[in-house]
Amino acid sequence: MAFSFRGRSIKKVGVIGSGQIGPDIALHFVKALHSFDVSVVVVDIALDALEKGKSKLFKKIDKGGQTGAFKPDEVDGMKNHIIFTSDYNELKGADLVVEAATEDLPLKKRIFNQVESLVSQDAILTSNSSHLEPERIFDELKFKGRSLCTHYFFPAERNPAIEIIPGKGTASETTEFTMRFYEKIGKIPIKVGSRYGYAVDPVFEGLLLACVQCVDTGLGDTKQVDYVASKALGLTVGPFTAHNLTGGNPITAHGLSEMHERLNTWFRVPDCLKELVESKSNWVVPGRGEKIEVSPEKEQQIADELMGAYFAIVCDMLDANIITTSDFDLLISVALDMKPPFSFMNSIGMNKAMELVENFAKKYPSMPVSKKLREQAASGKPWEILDVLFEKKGDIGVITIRRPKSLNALNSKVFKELTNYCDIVRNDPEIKAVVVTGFGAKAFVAGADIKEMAGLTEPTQGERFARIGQIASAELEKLGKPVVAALNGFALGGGCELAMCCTARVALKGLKFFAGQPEVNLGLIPGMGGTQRLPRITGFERASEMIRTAKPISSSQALQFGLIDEEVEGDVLERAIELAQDIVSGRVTLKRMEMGPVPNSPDKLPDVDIGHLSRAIDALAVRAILEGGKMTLEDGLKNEAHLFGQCWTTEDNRIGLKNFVEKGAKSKAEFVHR
Ligand code: DAK
Repeated sequence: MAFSFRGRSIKKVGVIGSGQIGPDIALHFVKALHSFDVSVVVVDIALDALEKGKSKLFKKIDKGGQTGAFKPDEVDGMKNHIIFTSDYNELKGADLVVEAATEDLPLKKRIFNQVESLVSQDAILTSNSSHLEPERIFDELKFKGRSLCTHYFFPAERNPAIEIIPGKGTASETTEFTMRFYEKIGKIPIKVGSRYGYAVDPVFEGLLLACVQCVDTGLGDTKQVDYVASKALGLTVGPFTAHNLTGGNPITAHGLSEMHERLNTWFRVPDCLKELVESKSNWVVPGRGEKIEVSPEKEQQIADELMGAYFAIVCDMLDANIITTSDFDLLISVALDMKPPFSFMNSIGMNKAMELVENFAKKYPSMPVSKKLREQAASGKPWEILDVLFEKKGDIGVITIRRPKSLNALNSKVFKELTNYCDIVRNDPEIKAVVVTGFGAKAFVAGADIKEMAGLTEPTQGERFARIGQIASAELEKLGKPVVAALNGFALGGGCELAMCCTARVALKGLKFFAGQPEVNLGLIPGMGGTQRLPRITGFERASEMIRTAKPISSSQALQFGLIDEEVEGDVLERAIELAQDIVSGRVTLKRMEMGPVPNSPDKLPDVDIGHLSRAIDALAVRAILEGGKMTLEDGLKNEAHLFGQCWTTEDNRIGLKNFVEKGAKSKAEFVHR
């Protein structure tokens, strides 16, 4: 067996370097790929590093086994699919090789020179360099098109962020495959243009420098600055503590000195950092739970200076055109778990952000003030940060809902962005059809955003949310161009409803937990057409069971019930694009949904066991289904909207939503049936 995806087959993955990060990278691969019988080979010429790396990786697997994160057969499966070796020949036959050796350019070049002689000419070669541009690393390769940088973040097996940096010589197929492949195996790949340090490290290392400058100019000592930095920037630990935790990584000093040459002259290696690296000592930082005293005035000065530095650094990257605001926000919030910069600027106001950057640049004139920041501030508008992405693939528009932290749940912002894209598509004659998909390996869309809904206390707010959602779904359904849903993972609640507004639906094959209408778990009934379209697609009996019991169905059941048109092996997005093209060309025609009253719609639904679920909410769901069957789809949707609003008059509605927010999705609400 092998992992087959987008025309490539991966049977063996090589990881070079068994130091700090190599074993963690290997662990991620073996976790994601062992069940496809893919073997992972870790190569290092240092035997002690191999020994240490292996023991660290096996300990992590065993720990996962003990905590229940991995089942016993997974523990064995992972261990049986990984080898640690000093023999480079073991890389023969590898389809993907990730180099994670020391940050040393000549060494990396030597490694790739050797690797290229061992693997086939289309095997993908990547470097987990944290700074070096792919053009410099791979310039001596015979086949450069298959090479690029893939920069992981600590801890590499768990931190989903990964920067993907194609070089000038990288083939677009390599970049596209690598992006989709990492997404498929659970990462959040973000494409970054080739520039020294990529997007994240100038932030990480630059903020350490900014903290040193605060200390040097007498704003506080290292403890105080570290404490204020973590508070002001929303970091788990401050930059000094983070640097200590990396063992005083000497790459930081090297990186800062290179950034001085390659980015701008504000970056530099402060003397105290050089001394610290040479003496292998640590920064003096707050102890765990230690209370740090800083006067409010000093705290404000430090915070302002660090925000100024942060915003200046990220905006400079916009000027360099290496990343977008939306990608950068997501990348920083996932990779470094800190306040995402552009949302942060929006929250304090663009004028304030501009003032902080200008003050910083006055104090440190070598820091440029970004042109894009000036333009944005002058426009009086906040930065645009999108949760829905749009891309043209030939004559097909691809819409991707990307909210990985909420499993792509639909909030008002997503609804508005979807509506905007519908406008764009309608007015662009080049676009003949659309594909809608969700980002990531797990979810198409896990429903409407329950956290947002739970915060709606006023009926007017509820109405506004409902209206925005209805507009988006109606726009999609009435777009006038075919829309194919590429269901890459579960489609729940509003997710299933959104998919049903599409002309066709294809889903990944073999999803056991796939589609459903779980709203009744929350003291709600479906509100975006579930009670109307599901019966029209699957029949009343199946639809009412799904809606009234909240039980999800598998992708194979969905195919059997007619909820999807196809189960797809491999890349569901690629297949959806093909299907959209086939619909446009007339090679495929699809059955249309009944828009009028449903012939022979029932007067009564079969009995189902609703267990602990609310009888008050069930009664509303039953009414929506039965009454809707006798109406046109349009009237049925209006009736559903009315009954959806009625949920807010019940006690069970508050109980259900509160239960999700406070206790999570797995906890059963204690309904009172009123
Ligand atoms: N909303 C907000 N956050 C969600 C979410 C949702 N629907 N689903 C998942 N999340 C969040 C989780 O809270 C969690 O966040 P953190 O705790 O990490 O902050 C994160 O995503 C990961 O979720 P889990 O930890 O739960 O992940 P698991 O793999 O363990 O479980 C799950 C995945 C999808 C089975 C589970 O999260 C789940 O059951 N989620 C709820 C699914 C659900 O009930 N969906 C239906 C929502 S109601 C309307 C328009 C639309 C609607 C109504 C009206 N108008 C236009 C009127 C639609 C209503 C709905 O969809």
